[in-house]
Amino acid sequence: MPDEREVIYDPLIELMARFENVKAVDTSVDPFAELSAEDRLKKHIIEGIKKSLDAHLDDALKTYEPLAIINDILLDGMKTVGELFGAGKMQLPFVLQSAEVMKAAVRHLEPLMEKVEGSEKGSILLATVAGDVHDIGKNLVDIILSNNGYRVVNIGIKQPINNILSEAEVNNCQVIGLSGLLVKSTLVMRDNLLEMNARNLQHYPVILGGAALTRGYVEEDLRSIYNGRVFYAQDAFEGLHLMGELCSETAENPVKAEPKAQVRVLSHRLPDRDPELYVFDGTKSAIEPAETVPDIPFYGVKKRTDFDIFELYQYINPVALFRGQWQYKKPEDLTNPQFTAWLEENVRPIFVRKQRELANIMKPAVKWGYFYCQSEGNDLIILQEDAKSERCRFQFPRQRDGKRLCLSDFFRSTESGEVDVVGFSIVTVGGEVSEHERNQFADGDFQEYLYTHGMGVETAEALAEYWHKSMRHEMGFGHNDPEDKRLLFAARYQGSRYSFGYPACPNLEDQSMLMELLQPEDIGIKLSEEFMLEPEQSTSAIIVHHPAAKYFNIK
Ligand code: B1M
Repeated sequence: MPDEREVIYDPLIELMARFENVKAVDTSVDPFAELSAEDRLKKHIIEGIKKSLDAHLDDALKTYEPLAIINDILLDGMKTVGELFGAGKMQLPFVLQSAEVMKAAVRHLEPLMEKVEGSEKGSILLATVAGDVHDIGKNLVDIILSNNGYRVVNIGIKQPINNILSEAEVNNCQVIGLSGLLVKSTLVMRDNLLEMNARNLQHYPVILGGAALTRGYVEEDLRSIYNGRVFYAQDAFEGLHLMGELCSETAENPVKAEPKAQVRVLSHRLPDRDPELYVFDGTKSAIEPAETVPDIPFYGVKKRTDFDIFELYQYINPVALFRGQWQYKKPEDLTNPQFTAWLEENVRPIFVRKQRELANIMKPAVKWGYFYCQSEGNDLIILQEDAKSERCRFQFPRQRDGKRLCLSDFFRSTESGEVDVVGFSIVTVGGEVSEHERNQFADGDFQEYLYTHGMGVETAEALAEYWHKSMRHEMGFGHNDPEDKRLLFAARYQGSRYSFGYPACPNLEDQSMLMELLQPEDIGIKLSEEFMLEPEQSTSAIIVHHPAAKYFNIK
């Protein structure tokens, strides 16, 4: 009897079956050919296609007024984009691509419109509050709102309330939108609202957003002090939704400032600096002194600027870049491994392209140093080169409960009579990358803007990580580092790199002492009045060698 498989199996049929559902892409076929003028324009917006846009707009102009094309066709496409994003079916970079097409279309139509003013759905004054340099969050809100039909007056970062209010008035804005990422910004926002009360300007609804805010803080604390209405927006799309409600409200049907029904307020306490946490009451954590203190590699500071940028790129954490900065989210219908494979196939090539594009724009530079030190209660005393006299002193907070951890516990104490060693580092990728991203934003290259910003942020982080590794080698224990980069990104090495302003050492003002120690002006880094580093893509740290030193929160 013949083997049945031999009869049934035909390689050609097998191959055809496998490709049954795969249609060959015929580039000679115009994907817009079968569509109506309206659907063509919607396809441009939803799929972010710029090619042939002008021709299709000109076609539509034969039937519609320019304003009708914007309001009835293009904005309808943007609405679909928002819905797809909300349903997890569209990634942020593609939303930005759609916004780019929207902007290009409006640019094409604007000269043909008699009256642009008044055609908007509503208007908002947008600013990052005084003392805060963070731009990207606010700018994403700007992109989403302005390409969904709102007039956005974006007055930039570090804006005092006087400017905010006068610009809102001059530009006749209906809503005020404030952004800020620093803990201090949440207090500035509070002061701004009080100032608006004092000036009787509570007719402005206010939308607040930014990482340091919580919904509870805005919807409880801030609502209780502002005489007008204040709302929290977790992201740009919640901002869009709020604008939609606020700008279409009527006297009979006003938008009420009520807590979101389904939101359980977990904490509305500000992670503010509590002076009590800095007072040593004699009780320390149970951290044992490190077995050995590394020999000091050198006393004082050094700098380095000759980096191979492609080597630094190897230290970029792809998860932080792809998922954190570029905001690629796992769709519900993909498993984790499938999503990882999708990222490798679709997003990794963008990463490779951006590495080349930015290679000469990034200007990596590091200043670092080692100092003798001793702890005393909650304090860390930095000693002079004689290893005896005090040079300066950091005061760290101690956990109120639990393990009662405090950064100073990782160092030899004055009582021990022994001297310890501490490192400091400050790194930057320079100001040119921020300049480059600002130009992309101004030119309406929104997707590239997001990609460039993410690269700048993560290259700064990568340099800090790379340099921490180099310092572990200098201190003599770098050979214990894991080979696998993923373990490196998870900080599975000896010691820790703590940045001032982060939870274990939240006092941003300590940046001044670090600047005095490292003197990074010769690599172009300055400290602003608000203790922020300039250029923006810079980061500093205290380097602790103790094997038990891991991240912790002060509560
Ligand atoms: Co740093 N950093 N950082 N940092 N960093 C924060 C801001 C921090 C909160 C982290 C933390 O403690 N958990 C903390 C500040 C805390 C504080 O105030 N004390 C902090 C610190 C301390 C620092 C340094 C001081 C550390 C140091 O070096 N000693 C240093 C300062 C740098 C400087 O001075 N130039 C520093 C450095 C850095 C990097 C360079 C490594 C890097 C880039 C910084 C940069 O962006 N220029 C970085 C990063 C990446 C962060 C975090 C992790 C992420 C920020 C980010 O890129 N978000 C951040 C912690 C966090 O946010 N979870 C942190 C993505 C961005 C798109 O989101 O702006 O929030 P966001 O906007 C979102 C929403 O919030 C919302 O919509 C946007 C889009 O969805 N939204 C609005 C925002 N505004 C809105 C307004 C609206 C509506 C919605 O309506 C009006």
